[in-house]
Amino acid sequence: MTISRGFVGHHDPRAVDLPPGQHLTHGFPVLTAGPTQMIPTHEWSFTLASEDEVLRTWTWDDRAALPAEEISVDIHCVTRWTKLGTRWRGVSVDTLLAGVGSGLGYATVHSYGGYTTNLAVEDLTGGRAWLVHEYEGEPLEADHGGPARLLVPHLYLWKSAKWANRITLRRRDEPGFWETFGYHSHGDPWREERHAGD
Ligand SMILES: Nc1nc2c(c(=O)[nH]1)N[C@H]1C(S)=C(S)[C@@H](COP(=O)(O)O)O[C@H]1N2
Ligand SMILES: [Mo]
Repeated sequence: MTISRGFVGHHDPRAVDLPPGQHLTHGFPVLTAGPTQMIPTHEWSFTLASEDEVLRTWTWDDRAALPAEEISVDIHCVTRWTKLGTRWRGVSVDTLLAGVGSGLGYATVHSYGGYTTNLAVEDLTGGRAWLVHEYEGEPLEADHGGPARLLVPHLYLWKSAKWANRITLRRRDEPGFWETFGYHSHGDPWREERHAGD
């Protein structure tokens, strides 16, 4: 008996539901503007601040004491690759922000090396963003943002700051590194928000 390809659509990679304009990759490209940051965990820290004051700071050990979650998600780069089913472990940004009722609607995420990206707090909360330190069961490699990076898989991957070390909460949306060069301030891959005005 012959089974037509048409009846096994869910086994057919062409049938995968990709955001518009994206194609599948099975590798894991490294995309960094500037050099890879090499941050030993004993020198690492992560700060939550408003524009006026530092609210909290975690050392690596403080971070390790926070509850961590397994995250299995598809990731989408604005350079048009999508990688399915990536597995990470990290601390929800909800946990980092817990009890900080600042009412501030926007955030800049900062990285070692000076990279920044802007997000609405709404996109960082509700179980949609994490500070991740493991990829596929291993410590996150420096090339991919280790020892810890932001992961915001529902937005294009430039929002997932590698070597993240600070979230600054703000009243207004301020463009980050790529957003200053014309990338979209929101970056939803399903709406193809690649460039400002898309
Ligand atoms: N600190 C930092 N984070 C960054 C970048 C960067 O240049 N510096 N590039 C961004 C972009 S454009 C992409 S597509 C992803 C790439 O992540 P990867 O190298 O793990 O694939 O990281 C994002 N985070
Ligand atoms: Mo990117």
